[in-house]
Amino acid sequence: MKRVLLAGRMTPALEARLREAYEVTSLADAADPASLVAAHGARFDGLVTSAVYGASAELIAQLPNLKVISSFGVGLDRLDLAAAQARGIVVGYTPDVLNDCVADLAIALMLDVARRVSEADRFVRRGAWAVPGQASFPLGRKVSGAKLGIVGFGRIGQTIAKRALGFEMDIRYHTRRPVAGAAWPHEPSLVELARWADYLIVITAGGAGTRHLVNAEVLDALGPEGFLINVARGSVIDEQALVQALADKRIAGAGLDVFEREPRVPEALFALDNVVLLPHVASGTRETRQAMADRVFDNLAAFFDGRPLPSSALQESP
Ligand code: NAP
Ligand code: 8YV
Repeated sequence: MKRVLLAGRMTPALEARLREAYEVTSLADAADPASLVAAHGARFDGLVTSAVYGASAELIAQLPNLKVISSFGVGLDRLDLAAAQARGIVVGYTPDVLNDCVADLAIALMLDVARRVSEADRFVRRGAWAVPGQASFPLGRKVSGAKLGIVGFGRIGQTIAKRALGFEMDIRYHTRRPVAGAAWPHEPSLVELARWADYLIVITAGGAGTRHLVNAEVLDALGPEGFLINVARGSVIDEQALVQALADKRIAGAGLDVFEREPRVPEALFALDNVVLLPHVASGTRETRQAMADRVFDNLAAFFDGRPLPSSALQESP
């Protein structure tokens, strides 16, 4: 039986399925995960990890017989692809199956922060609506027909654009290279896209190549009437600059699913009503998490059966 190491907790159904097919050891069950890897790393043929747990070069080096990594998620910023590739280790991940839910949540965040949904909910719950003489709840901003800039126009960015069409939004996007055949204009300058947009949705890859792509200059270009939504990675935005811009009202508001030091969220944001804060849940529906779990299992099974992986990360890497 193949021996598989789990880098952390997976969904119970995925863990059960893996345990039926393989001899599974989970770092989540280990009293001292570092000692387990140091003492028994040579036992494992496969590693199951996630976009959050990743797989560092150090961990890969401690698993000398590793042949396959199967990751739960599409983001590869915490998985050292170069280290895996150098060893000839095959890497699977879960693109596409989560496009719908991540795009849905990006739109949900945009509507929430613009129409003050969470803020209005807090207003009702604290009884403020029923207070005699209370000023009426402040007006929100219109989303339908507004200008939407999408930063990153891959699988998920393009899925967001299709949804925004339903809101009759005027759409432009920014990437390093224009997308062939895209129906919307490419804006080569992120600062210019931000200056033009009413709403800026960030959905690039994470990692060193996009670190602090959205900086103070981009935020100032978005300006006091503009809203920022981030469903990519916290690292793509200079979080200190964002907190300052929100506190100073140099941008109108933000909807954030991801943060630079998750699960830590800057406390300064808790006091601001023009921000919606989510705990990295963009792919978090039962249907999508099941589809991701199935792809994790299928990638691993395909490798051990000698078949091509349904979703291989290395074929796509530059
Ligand atoms: P994808 O298809 O690979 O698209 C990535 C996009 O980012 C491409 O359009 C790429 O275009 C662009 N990009 C990369 N570097 C850039 C740069 N320096 N400047 C501007 N654009 C850049 O990936 P996807 O499937 O859409 O997923 C995107 C990301 O979403 C994932 O990597 C992950 O981090 C994040 N995500 C988050 C959640 C969540 O729960 N919040 C869930 C799923 C995914 P160019 O290469 O032409 O620049
Ligand atoms: C998940 C993600 O929340 O796919 C990604 O890159 O960030 C999310 O879908 C994550 O993979 C759960 O571990």
